[in-house]
Amino acid sequence: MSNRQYSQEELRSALAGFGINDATDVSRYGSGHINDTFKVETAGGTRYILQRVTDIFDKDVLKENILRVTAHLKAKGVKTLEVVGYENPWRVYRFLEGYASVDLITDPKDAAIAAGAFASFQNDLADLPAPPLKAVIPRFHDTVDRLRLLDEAAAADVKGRRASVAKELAFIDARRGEAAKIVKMMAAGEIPERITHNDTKINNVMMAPDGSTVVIDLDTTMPGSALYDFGDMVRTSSAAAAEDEKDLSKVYSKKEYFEALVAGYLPKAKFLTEAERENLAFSGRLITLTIGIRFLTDYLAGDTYFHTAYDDHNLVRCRTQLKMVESMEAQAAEYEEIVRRFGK
Ligand code: ADP
Ligand code: GN1
Ligand code: MG
Repeated sequence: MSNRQYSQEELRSALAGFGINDATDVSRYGSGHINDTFKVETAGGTRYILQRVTDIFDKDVLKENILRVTAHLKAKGVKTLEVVGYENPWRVYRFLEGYASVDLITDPKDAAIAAGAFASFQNDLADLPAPPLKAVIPRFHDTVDRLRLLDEAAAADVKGRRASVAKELAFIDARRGEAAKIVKMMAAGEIPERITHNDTKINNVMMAPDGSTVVIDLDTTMPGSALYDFGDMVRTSSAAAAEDEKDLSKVYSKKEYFEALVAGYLPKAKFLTEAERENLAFSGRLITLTIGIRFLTDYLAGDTYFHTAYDDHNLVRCRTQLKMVESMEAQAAEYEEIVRRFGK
């Protein structure tokens, strides 16, 4: 989906709904693929993030989840998104001053910090009072279901793009067997369901120079597996190049970054069971394959889900994901060994 255009009038009227009438500048912000995000500068000096929530979410469920999660974290004294106002489809957060997010990390220390932040996030939500959070997107990380959606998009081939992605489809086909592993283990009760973030990409954690962090983009916080959260950290925080790098020779998973993730995560993720620990290295490959499947599905379906900046953007992203899978497969034995070493 290309970015929807907004007039200043529309944005300012949304802000006025929250009593913010002194905006001096409202402009597009960040590189999230889902919501429409704006940074707001005001005459009073207070800055905000204005977001229009995308139609892919059940917006009422989303609002309820966000308000519950942020209130719970705040009550515990954990720094989180501060909700200034929330009236679907708009919401306003206080701008997190002094923190920054990046799309790609260049220092393994940041991988360790991010992993620690997401482990703490899981700890902090483990005692969220009942009822459980509702699934804002059902079967979000269910790779088997994602394959079904890919098959449907390939069969429909609405844009006539299928012939041009035969190689990518074959790569995915060859890995159908392992796609069901975590889903099956969860269904069998061998891997526990927890409240997880479900979108732990590196630009969803804000960091300050002193190493403090705030986990943001809480939209997909819902029941899931800790493995999905760790896996998506591997996908984004061990990547040597951007998610949309066109030169695939630059795209691979960096072992020392994977090691930093494990080192940052395990000491804080004491809740992990043996079965979860055993699948940490695999989870990186699985989630990366899953996101590759989703980018390809969206490409075949005509780019209706993720924000895209040009025609083949989703295909470029799919290719980087598949290259990352290949790189993680090549290092699988070393990655397993790293988890064993730090797990002791
Ligand atoms: P999306 O769901 O589209 O990914 P996000 O909620 O992740 O949207 O926001 C997109 C980007 O905007 C983030 O990666 C971050 O850089 C920035 N951002 C979001 N919330 C805040 C905030 N409260 N303060 C500062 N920057 C923010
Ligand atoms: C989306 O919203 P953002 O950009 O943080 C997506 C994730 C994908 C990611 C791929 C709700 O995350 O699931 O892993 O893009 N979020 C949703 O970069 O679908
Ligand atoms: Mg985001």
